[in-house]
Amino acid sequence: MRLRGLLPILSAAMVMTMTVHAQDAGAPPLLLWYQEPATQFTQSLPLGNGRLGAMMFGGVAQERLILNEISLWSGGPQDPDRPDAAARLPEIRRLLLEGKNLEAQAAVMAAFTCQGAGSGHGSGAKVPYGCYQVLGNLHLTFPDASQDVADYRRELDLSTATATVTYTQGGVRYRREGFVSAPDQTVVLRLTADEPGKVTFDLSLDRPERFATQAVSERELLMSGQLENGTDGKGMRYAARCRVMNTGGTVEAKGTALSVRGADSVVILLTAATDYQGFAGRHTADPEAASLADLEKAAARPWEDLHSRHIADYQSYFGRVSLTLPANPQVAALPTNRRLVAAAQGQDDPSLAALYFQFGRYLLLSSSRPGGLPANLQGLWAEGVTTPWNGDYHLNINVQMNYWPAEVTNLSELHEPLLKLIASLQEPGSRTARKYYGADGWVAHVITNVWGFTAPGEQASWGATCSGSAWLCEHLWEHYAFTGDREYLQWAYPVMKASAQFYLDMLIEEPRHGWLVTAPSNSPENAYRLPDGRTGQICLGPTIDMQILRELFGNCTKAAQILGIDADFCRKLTEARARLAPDQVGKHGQIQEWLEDYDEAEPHHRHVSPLYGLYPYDELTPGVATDLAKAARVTLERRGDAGTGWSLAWKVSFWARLLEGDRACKLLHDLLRPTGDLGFNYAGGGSGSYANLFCAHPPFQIDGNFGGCAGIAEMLLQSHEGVLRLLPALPSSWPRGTVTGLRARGGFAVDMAWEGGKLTAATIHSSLAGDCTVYDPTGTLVVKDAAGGRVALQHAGDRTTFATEPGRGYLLGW
Ligand code: FUC
Repeated sequence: MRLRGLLPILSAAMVMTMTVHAQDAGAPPLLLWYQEPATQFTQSLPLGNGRLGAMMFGGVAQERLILNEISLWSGGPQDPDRPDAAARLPEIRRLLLEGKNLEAQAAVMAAFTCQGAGSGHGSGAKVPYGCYQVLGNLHLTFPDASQDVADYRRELDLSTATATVTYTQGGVRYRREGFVSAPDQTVVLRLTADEPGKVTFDLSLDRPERFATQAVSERELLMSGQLENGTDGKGMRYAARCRVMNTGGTVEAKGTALSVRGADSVVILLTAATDYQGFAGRHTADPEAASLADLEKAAARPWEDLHSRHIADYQSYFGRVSLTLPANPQVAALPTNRRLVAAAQGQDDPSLAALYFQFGRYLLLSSSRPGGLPANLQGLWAEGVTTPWNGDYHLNINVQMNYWPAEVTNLSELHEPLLKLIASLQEPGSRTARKYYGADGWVAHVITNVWGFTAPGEQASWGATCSGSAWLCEHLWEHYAFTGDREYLQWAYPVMKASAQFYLDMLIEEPRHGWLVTAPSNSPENAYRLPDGRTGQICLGPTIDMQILRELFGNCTKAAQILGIDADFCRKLTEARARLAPDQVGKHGQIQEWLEDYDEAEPHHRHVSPLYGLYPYDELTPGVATDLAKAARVTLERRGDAGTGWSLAWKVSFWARLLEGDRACKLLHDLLRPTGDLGFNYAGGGSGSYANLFCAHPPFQIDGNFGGCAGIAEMLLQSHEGVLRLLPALPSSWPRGTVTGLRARGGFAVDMAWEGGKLTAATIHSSLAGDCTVYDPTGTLVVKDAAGGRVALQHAGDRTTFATEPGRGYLLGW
C-alpha cells in the first residue's frame, strides 16, 4: 500500500509545540467575482436560505433575480403502483434464471414499470409526477442607465453569503447588495448610491406561466397562482410578495409595477410561500397570508439588523471549517471566470480548489436547512417550468451525492432534510413493496419527488433498479457514525430495519452458486453486451446492489446491537449477508459490474456502479482488500477519466480512496474545466464548471458541486474502516496548507497543517467518550492532551488507538 502524507514527518517534539491556525494571512478571500454582469443563469450568483433562492444577474440597465421556493412543484399525490405487478414477478424471475434476460426485460417493460407516465420524460409539468419549477423573476429596470459605466464589479462573498454589485455611472457610485436570510425568511436587496436622490428604477414580478401580479399598495406587489397537477389542473398554490422601502424620493404603483424615483437608498424585501403539505417544509395553508406575515416581520427590522442576523446565522455553520491551499497570487486575483480559464490553460492554482470546496459548503447551506426539503438536482435554483429531469430526487447516486459533504465538512444538521425524506418514503414504499414484490418493508427505486413516488421508473432500461432505498439508508447510518447520537439512532433504526426487511423478503437464490441476488434490477443506467452481441439492462444481482445490501445489512446489525434489540432479526441479516453474491474480478481484471462477466455496452459509462464498494462504502478499499482495490483501479482505468459533472466528482473520491492524490487532483482539475458561455470571449463545452462555478452535467446539475466538495475532504481526511487517515491523498501540487474542523466518524473533528507535503501539526477534538484509532504504520505516534500530558497508546498492525473524552483536544505527533 502507498503511504502518503505521514512519512517522514517532523519530530514529535516539534509537532507538539504547534497548533493549527485557521487561515494563512495571505489566503485569498472567499469570493466569486466578475467584471461583467451575468447574461445567463449559469453566470448569475446563487443566494439561498434552504427554502428561498435567488440567482442575481447584476445588470446595470436591468437587474434580474430568478426566484425559487424549494417546495414549488407541479404534479401532486398519486398512486403510481401497478396493482397487478406482483403477479408478473415469478415469470420475470424465471426468465432471468433461465438466462433469458431480454425476454425478462420485455416483461418488465410490459408489466413491472410504474403505472401511468411516471416522470413524464421532460413533460413533467403536465403529469402527476410533476416538476420542480421556478417561482418567478424580480425585474428592476433603470430608466436612467447610460453607457458610461466604469469600475463594474459583481461578487459573491462566501464568508457573508452576500452578493454585491458596484459600478460608477455619470460620476455616481452605485451599490446593490443581495442576500437571503434564514432567520427572517426573506430575500433582501438594498440599492444605494454615493449621492442623494440617485436611486431610480421600476420593479416588476413575473413568471413564465400561471401567475397574476397585482399592486396591493403603492409599495407592494403580490404575485400568485396555481400550478398544473396533471389531473384536474388544480395543483399547488403559491404567492410571492415584494415590498419597496425607500429613503428619500418617491415610490408609487403603476399598473402591476412599482416605480421608484430619486431615492437616496431602497431596501426591497421579497417573501414567498406555497401550500405544500408534504413530509417537510412550512405547511402554510394560505400562501398569501404566510408571505404577508413574513414580510411584516422583516419590514420591522432595519436593513443592518436583517443583514447582521443573516450573517450571524450563516457563519455559525460556515465558520466551522477552514481550508487554505497554496495560492498563486496572480491567478488567484483574477475574476472567477478568467481564473477558471487560466487554470484550464495550465496555470497552477491550488487555492481554486479551496474556493470550490467552500462553495460546495455554501451551496449546501443555501439549499438545505433543518425542517425543509432536501436539495434537489438543482439545489433549489431553477430557471424555468420544465427543469431538467424534473429537478427531482434521483436515487441512483444524485440526491445521495448532494449530501456527501454534509457530515465530513461539519454541516451535520443540514443532513436532516434528506433523512426526513428517507423516513417519509416508508409509507408509499411499503405499498410499492407489497404491490410489486409481495414483500414486507419498503422500497424506492430510481426516482422520487416531493409527492412520495416510490414505484419503478417508466422504462425497464433504467427504472427497475431496486436498491435506491437501500442506498438512501446509508445516510441514516452515516449520520449516526459521525455524531454518535443514540437518540437519533432510535429514530433512524426502524426505517433501516424496514428497508432491510424488504430486501430479505425479495432476494432470490441464483442456482449456480446459491448466492442471494436482487431480481429484477439494473446496474444503474448501464447496458451489458450478451455473447450474441445484443444488449440489455435488466439483470439478476448487479454488483452494486450486492454491495449496498452488504452495507445495509451490516449497518442494521450494528445499529440493533448498539440499541440492544432485535437479536433474531440480526441473525437473519448476518446469514443473508454472507450469502449475497460476492464481488467478482472479471476477465479484464476489473470488478465485474454484473453477476456474469458481461462487457459493458458503454465501457466509459458515467455511472461507475461496481465501485460503490470503494466509495461511499468501503469493502474495496486498499486497507480492506488489496486485490479488490487493484481490480477497482482497473475498473477506473477502463472507465476513463471523462464523464458527466457528477461522474468526475465521484472519481475524485475514488482516487482519494485508492490513496492516489495526484490522480484525484487531476479529476478535480477536470471538474473545474470551464464550460458554457464564460461571459467574455471564451466558451467551453461538455462537463465541468460554468462561470458561476455551478457544475455542468451538462446541463447544470448541482450534485457535482457537492461530490467535488466531499472529494476534496476525502483527499485530506478519511475515517472509513474504523481508522482515521490524515492527509491520505495529498496531491504534490498542494505541498502546504491548513485545514480545520473536518469531521471524522466517531465524533471527531480534525485540524491539520502541512508543509513540504508532510504533516506538521494535527489536533483531534473528540465530542464523545470513545477510542480514536489513527493510521500509524511505523508505530511511532505520540499523543498529548491539551495540558501536555502523554496519552497512553495501543499499537496493533498499522493502527494506534487511544481513549478520548468528550470535549477534549489531542495533539498528534510522530
Ligand atoms: C441519473 C444520471 C444522469 C442524470 C440524472 C439526473 O439518471 O444517469 O446522468 O444525472 O440522473
